[in-house]
Amino acid sequence: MPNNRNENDASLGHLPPGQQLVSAGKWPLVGESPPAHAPEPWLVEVGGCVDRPRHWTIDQLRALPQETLTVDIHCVTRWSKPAAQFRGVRLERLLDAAGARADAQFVSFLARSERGHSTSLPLADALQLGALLALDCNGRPLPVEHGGPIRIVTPGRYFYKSLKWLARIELLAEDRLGYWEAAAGYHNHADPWREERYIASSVSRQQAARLIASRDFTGQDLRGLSAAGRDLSQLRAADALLRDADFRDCDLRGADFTRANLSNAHLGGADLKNAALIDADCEGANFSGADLRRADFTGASLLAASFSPTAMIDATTRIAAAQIDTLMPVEAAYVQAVLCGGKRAMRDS
Ligand SMILES: Nc1nc2c(c(=O)[nH]1)N[C@H]1C(S)=C(S)[C@@H](COP(=O)(O)O)O[C@H]1N2
Ligand SMILES: [Mo]
Repeated sequence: MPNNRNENDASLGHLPPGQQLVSAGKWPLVGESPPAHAPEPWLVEVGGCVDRPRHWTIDQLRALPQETLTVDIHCVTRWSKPAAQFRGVRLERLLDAAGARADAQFVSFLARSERGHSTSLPLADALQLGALLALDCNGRPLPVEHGGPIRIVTPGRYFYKSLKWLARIELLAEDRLGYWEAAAGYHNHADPWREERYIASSVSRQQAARLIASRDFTGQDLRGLSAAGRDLSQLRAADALLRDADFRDCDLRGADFTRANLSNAHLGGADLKNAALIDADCEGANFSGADLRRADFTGASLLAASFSPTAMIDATTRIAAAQIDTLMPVEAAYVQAVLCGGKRAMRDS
């Protein structure tokens, strides 16, 4: 069953589809920066559809019974970190204290952060999954960059349902989409076992056909675009939003993706010779079987991008050692091997 931890435990070798394990001890940082000013004391409020709106300080939360939760972290951009141990207070405990009313159907978590980040879940799901207000991770206070002093941990959902820097819990009669869900089209249900990463593309077939013919995507929002197999050589796509777009087997020779968002884009088998991916967001993108000779990845984010088993990479591919370090272990090994192999072949000839 999808939510049965014992069957789906990544540390036992089971990973949700399309996920890759980080190397032991690594924990990537994702999302916005920590709040510039942490109030003293830090308060967590509970309000909305409750009988007794309340707040707790961190010390008061630490004085409540604590529970430990071992979770496999699955980020939507395809990295997974197995068996992180979080400790803190069950959401259910605070909602019982505040008296959730019968009209409470959704729970919205709000962050103390610059953009007022939030995420939400059906209340029944949050309780059934055992959502936790985490204060510690692996025996230490939660580091601020990972949401300290307090974050939500929602097991069984992509990690964007685990809000950092928790300021307020609000019970709602109607759902209110969170930041990533509203602004970036992240799937609102977010079950990694069902690969609920994104909602369907907002681009109509006609729009897509027109743009593909023009070969100019500059600055456009084309999330989830279907362009597999198209001739898009010399495409202009600087600053375009191409998250989850399908460019499989495309001719993308000389394409300009400078600063484009290509996270989770499908570029398998694409011809990207001479393409510019400078400062592009390629997190979770798939380049398997792509021709990347003379492609330029300078400044691009490659966290959890994949290249194996057949991407064509050689000494003309501009990719830095520090970028290879951010790949998952199997992928880093592949890129290193083809780069070394290529150099040896060049020396031998
Ligand atoms: N306040 C806040 N919480 C957030 C985010 C964010 O940008 N702001 N990003 C989410 C996403 S997409 C992920 S994958 C996780 C990342 O947590 P980490 O940086 O501790 O790995 O935090 C989630 N919670
Ligand atoms: Mo994420």
